[in-house]
Amino acid sequence: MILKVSIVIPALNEERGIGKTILAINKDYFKKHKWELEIIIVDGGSKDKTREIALNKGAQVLTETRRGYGRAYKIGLTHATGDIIVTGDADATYPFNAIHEYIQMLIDEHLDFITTDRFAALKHGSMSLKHRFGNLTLAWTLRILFLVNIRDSQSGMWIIRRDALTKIQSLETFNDGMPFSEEIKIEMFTNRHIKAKEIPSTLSAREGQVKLESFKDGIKNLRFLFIKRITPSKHI
Ligand SMILES: Nc1nc2c(ncn2[C@@H]2O[C@H](COP(=O)(O)OP(=O)(O)OP(=O)(O)O)[C@@H](O)[C@H]2O)c(=O)[nH]1
Ligand SMILES: [Mg+2]
Repeated sequence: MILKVSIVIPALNEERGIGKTILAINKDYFKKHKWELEIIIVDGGSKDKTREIALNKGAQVLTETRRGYGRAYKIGLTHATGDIIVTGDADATYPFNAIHEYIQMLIDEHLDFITTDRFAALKHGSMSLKHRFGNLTLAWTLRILFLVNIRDSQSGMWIIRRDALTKIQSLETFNDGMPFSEEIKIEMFTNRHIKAKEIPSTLSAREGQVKLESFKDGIKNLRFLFIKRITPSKHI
């Protein structure tokens, strides 16, 4: 049976990073291993050349003009048809050049979910001290509240066996904003039917303008963790 891989990337005005992000994928490895590749960009109504560049590089472009990182993922993950889904930002920060290795690891180790630890090798200029502190606080809070042992609660690169999405709460019930990232990790790591792992990865400096509002999003993410902790599980 041929393996199909879907790449899902949310993008909002990322004309400087989107091309580089897509081109980093090692297509030769995919071909050699007969992995079918589907690239889905979820565009938030970009006003720049993001869409054109993505289409030009062979991606499908979906549109979700309602704001939100989580919203974009809900659409993208629902549309993905691959057996395995890989996610990441459109700003050329995540190592899309290494995803074939991560996919291979998911297969070889019979995992259902991998999240990547950006702190294992932060490249120069990729994360300010302020962001590092914020990330550290969020990761500690998540570890304490949910007893999940991960170092990087905000990493946006995940490798997901699509089947695992049917074992967690339904996608519609997920947070629409930046907390989507910590929520998917909590869902995957606290589910005893899912084999999840965090692996060392890297982060490069961003291309294009930042969308994250550090302080506001940091507080929202922190608040989200406490609320989720006391809310009854939405798992059906
Ligand atoms: N479709 C869509 N994409 C979004 C939205 N907000 C952010 N994104 C994309 O989601 C990804 C994550 O946003 P970033 O701004 O990179 O957030 P971050 O990685 O926490 O911050 P950086 O350190 O600046 O990279 C990027 O590819 C954005 O273009 C949105 O409202 N809609
Ligand atoms: Mg980013």
